[in-house]
Amino acid sequence: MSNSSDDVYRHRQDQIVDFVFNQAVVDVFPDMIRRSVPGYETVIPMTGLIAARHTGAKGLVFDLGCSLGATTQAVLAHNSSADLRIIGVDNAQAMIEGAQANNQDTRAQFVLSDIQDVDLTGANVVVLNFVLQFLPSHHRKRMLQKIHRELANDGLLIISEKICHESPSIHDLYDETHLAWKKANGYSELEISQKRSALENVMQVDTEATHTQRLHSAGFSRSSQWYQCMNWASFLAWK
Ligand code: GEK
Repeated sequence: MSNSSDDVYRHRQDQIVDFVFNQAVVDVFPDMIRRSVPGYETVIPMTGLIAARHTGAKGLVFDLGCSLGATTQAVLAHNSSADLRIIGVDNAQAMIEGAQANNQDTRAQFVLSDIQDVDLTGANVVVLNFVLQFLPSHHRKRMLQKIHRELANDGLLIISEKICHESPSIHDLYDETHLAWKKANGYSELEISQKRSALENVMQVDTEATHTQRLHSAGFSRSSQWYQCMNWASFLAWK
């Protein structure tokens, strides 16, 4: 796995283009996500543990939007069964190549595909760690309906996202604290603002209420928000 420090937005760019998960991002990805997503270092191991426990000895887990396979590795670390299968899916070729290079465990397999096109039939757990936010808003409910339909009867969905708050003052507090945290992690004002502009069109965030309502309208019987750190949250939803 790459240990390089994230310098993608360090220098002033004449024109900020929409963010893409290209080789330059992949090369610094572990550092980028650790310094950008509050709670990442809690959410990934915990979602791995939750998925591993829910799946049991013989099960099928999908890690959708797997990037370099951090969640997949967390699931594998918490479940030693030889009969466990995990399929990581990402539509960025450089991510899938990196995930394959990082992972020697034969229980995991990595597939280059849009997450909307993957057959999830019989999955015991589907994990969407920080990826639904990259789908166009009008595709999100359809994606959750597909997951609900194709999950096994006892299936569990784990979904982690950046969120926004209905109250403008609380939203501003969380947002400003997130930016201060990024600065404390070594990002400059320029890096923060250039990355923010690059993400503006490609990552649109929903409120906690939108997430919960959409999970229920997609068919999930119960849901619980198990984690929040400022404007980052993670939910469980049962079929
Ligand atoms: C982690 N879960 O480290 N189909 C497939 N992949 C997609 C799609 C799509 N439609 N849209 C985006 N991606 C990871 C972190 S990163 C989050 C997830 C972040 C992929 C994209 O290529 C990228 O690898 C990942 O989703 C989002 O636990 O960088 O903020």
